[in-house]
Formats: sequence, structure tokens, C-alpha cells
Amino acid sequence: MILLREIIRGNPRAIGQAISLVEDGGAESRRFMKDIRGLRRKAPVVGITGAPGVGKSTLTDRLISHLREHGLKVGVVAIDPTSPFTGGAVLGDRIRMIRHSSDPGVYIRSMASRGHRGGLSKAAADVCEILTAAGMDVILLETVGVGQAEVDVIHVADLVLVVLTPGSGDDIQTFKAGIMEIAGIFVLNKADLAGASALEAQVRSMIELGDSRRPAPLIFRTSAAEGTGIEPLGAEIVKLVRR
Ligand SMILES: Nc1nc2c(ncn2[C@@H]2O[C@H](COP(=O)(O)OP(=O)(O)OP(=O)(O)O)[C@@H](O)[C@H]2O)c(=O)[nH]1
Ligand SMILES: [Mg+2]
Repeated sequence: MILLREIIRGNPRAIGQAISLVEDGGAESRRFMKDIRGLRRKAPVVGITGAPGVGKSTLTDRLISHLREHGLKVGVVAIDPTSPFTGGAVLGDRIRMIRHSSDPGVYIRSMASRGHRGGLSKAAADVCEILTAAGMDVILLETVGVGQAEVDVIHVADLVLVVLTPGSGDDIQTFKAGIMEIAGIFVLNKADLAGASALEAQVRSMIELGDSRRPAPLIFRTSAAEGTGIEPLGAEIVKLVRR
């Protein structure tokens, strides 16, 4: 029996148990989630998606620092697609964010995309709600836009960052249309590499072709590895939390 009180206190063990419970699904999990929803706490979920290796985890690590500097507690959910592309994703994600693991204002959890009885998006949504109940002010949800299940997860997010890198022009064509359509922000990461301007031009022309009835997505250039360009992007997330 997981104590709701312990979750609210932010007890990491209780949070871990609760997450395992909803990952397994079933009746107990549904009862538990009803209690969680009864708390009526809301925190925005920011999806961070993009092809394998574009720097999502490195960027997430930088954003955690930015958000912590603004006094916000940050939950991170990294979906491991268990696909042939990213065999070491879970390990990679953990390593890139390891400096935050001793910070009580940060809770990082990886989830395998396989084996959720109620579906991956449902489980991811539940985990975001648990972290919210535990006092997190914002949830960063890292997911690779590989399989349909991983693409669907992004619909849990209130704001979606689509991460692209120079030289990945072809990705824009092949990237899942569904993700492109819900992008709130395009992050052009690895801007320290050649081709960032060409990529930006390509993204701009794509946006112009898009649906003009909805607000045009913003574009930010970052180098997550060097830690540049993070401020204005982070500010957008802070704005969303304080809204
Ligand atoms: N040059 C450069 N390299 C970067 C930048 N950001 C990340 N990288 C490197 O790109 C590689 C992949 O970074 P990750 O953060 O693990 O990328 P990811 O998108 O989370 O990868 P998966 O979770 O496996 O899909 C690492 O070697 C990073 O050091 C950047 O801004 N510039
Ligand atoms: Mg990653």
C-alpha cells in the first residue's frame, strides 16, 4: 500500500513504488490514480522529442539547471524506446543528467516503452501526474520519435519541443508528421556545428507552408553540449509554468 502522504512529501521511494504500480497497470493502479487526481495539482508537461542522438538528454540536463535556478522543481520522464536505434538510451539519459540526481528538487525516471497494459501514453501520463502530486512544478518528457507508441506519448505534453540538428535535413521530411504538427518550439541543437543557418532556413520555410490558423512555432538555436542558447528557451518554459 503506497501512502499518498509520502508521495506528497516527495519521498523518492514512495514515488518509485507508485510509478512501478502504474507501469504494471491493473485495478489497484486505477484506484491509486483516482486518489492522485483527487489532489488536483497541475504542472505543465514539456515534451522533448527528436531523432536518436540529436541531444535531447543533454538539452534536458541544461534545462533542468535553468529551471532549478528559477526555483522550480523538475520531474523528468525519459522514454526508452527499446528499439534497435538506441540500445543504450536509458544509460545515456541517466549519465547526461547524473549531476542532478542528488538534488532533492529533481526526480528523474526512465520508462521502457514496452510492456504497459494500458498503453504507453497512459502510463506516461500517469507518471507525470504522480510527479506533479509529489510537488514537481514542471515535467520534462523525453521521447524519441521512432515508433508510433513513442509518437503518441507526445500528446501528453502541453508544449512540445522538436529537436533538430544541422545536417539532418532529410529528417524533416521523414519525421513523423504528427509530431511536426504539434511542435510549439523547434530547437535547432548542435548549432556549434556547420549548417545551423541552412537548417533554420529550411524550418522557416516549412513553417510558412504550415497551418496559418495556429500560432507559428518558435525557433531557438542551442548548443546543449556547450551550454549556449539555453536561456531564451528555458525562459519559455518558465513562462509556461508561471502562466
Ligand atoms: N556538437 C554537439 N554535440 C552535442 C550537442 N548536444 C549533444 N551533443 C552530443 O550528441 C550526443 C547525443 O546526445 P544525447 O543528449 O544523448 O542525445 P539524445 O537525443 O538524448 O539521444 P537518445 O536518447 O539516444 O535518442 C552526445 O555525444 C552529446 O554529447 C551539441 O549541442 N553540439
Ligand atoms: Mg536521450
